[in-house]
Amino acid sequence: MAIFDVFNGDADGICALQQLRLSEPADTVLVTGVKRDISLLKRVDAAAGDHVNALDISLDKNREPLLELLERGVSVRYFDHHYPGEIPEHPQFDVHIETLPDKGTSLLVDDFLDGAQRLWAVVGTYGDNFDDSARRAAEPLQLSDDVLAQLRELGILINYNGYGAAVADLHVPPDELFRRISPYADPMDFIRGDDTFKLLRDGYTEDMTNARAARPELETERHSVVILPAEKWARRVSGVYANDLAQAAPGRAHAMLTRLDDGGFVVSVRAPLERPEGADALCRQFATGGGRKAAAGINNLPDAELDNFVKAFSEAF
Ligand SMILES: [Mn+2]
Repeated sequence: MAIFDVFNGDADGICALQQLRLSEPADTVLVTGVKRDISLLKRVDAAAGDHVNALDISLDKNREPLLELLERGVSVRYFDHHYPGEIPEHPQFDVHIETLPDKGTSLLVDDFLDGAQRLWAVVGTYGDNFDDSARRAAEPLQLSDDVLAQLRELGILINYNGYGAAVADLHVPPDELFRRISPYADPMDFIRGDDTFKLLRDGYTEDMTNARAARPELETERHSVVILPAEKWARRVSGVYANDLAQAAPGRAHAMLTRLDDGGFVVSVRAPLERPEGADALCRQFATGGGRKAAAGINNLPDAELDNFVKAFSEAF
């Protein structure tokens, strides 16, 4: 019988699996990818009697392969906090899904394990940007502010490592990162003892320095437009940098455009934090746009539409 661990390549996915495997040690097949690659169950080649754990990937986006696996006689245990759509019922399907606004998959696994690996739940929760929840989860551990700050930084760094258009953009492929983390029951030992922490911290610092050197194309009281080149560092850092800019100027709307290798741009839009709406309506005006009210994007904005986009962006906020 084989076990497949299928997990999002971001901090929440990796830290959810870390908790599970510390409490249930097993040699398993790892299936993962970059953060935005969530169609992972279709890559699972399991047979009757095998078992699959799915962590931090939307059921709605994996419904077909999930039903096929169950039909084939594979048992599936599912932990997630994204929109699931209708949840199938099956005797071999064990579901742990909640969609609260401040509870990620790491905390769902923490519930399941009665807090047995709480430190890693705290790291994963910080990684998903749920700072208040992470602090609350850490309270019974009575950690110092300094330790809490280091766990937070680790969460942010693991999350940052998941960003990129393809695994080749990343400093460490997510399955490899999980393998490096897996010997450490205590994340502080990983921070102090494993070179990977320094590698991620240095990479993050360098990418952010590169990003900050890009002069905005447009910057007013209410708008900022930044264009980043078609480079690996830009694909890694654009989302994190957009969040950073938004935090620093909460009254301003931000558009982060990253050039694509074959022309055009991938676009991230953040509505002003003080008025978090309108990003989705703006991006949907373009053929490959979509997203949420506060944060939306365009997968491929043609060069010829750049001026149109900047004009629509200026009018939208
Ligand atoms: Mn998550």
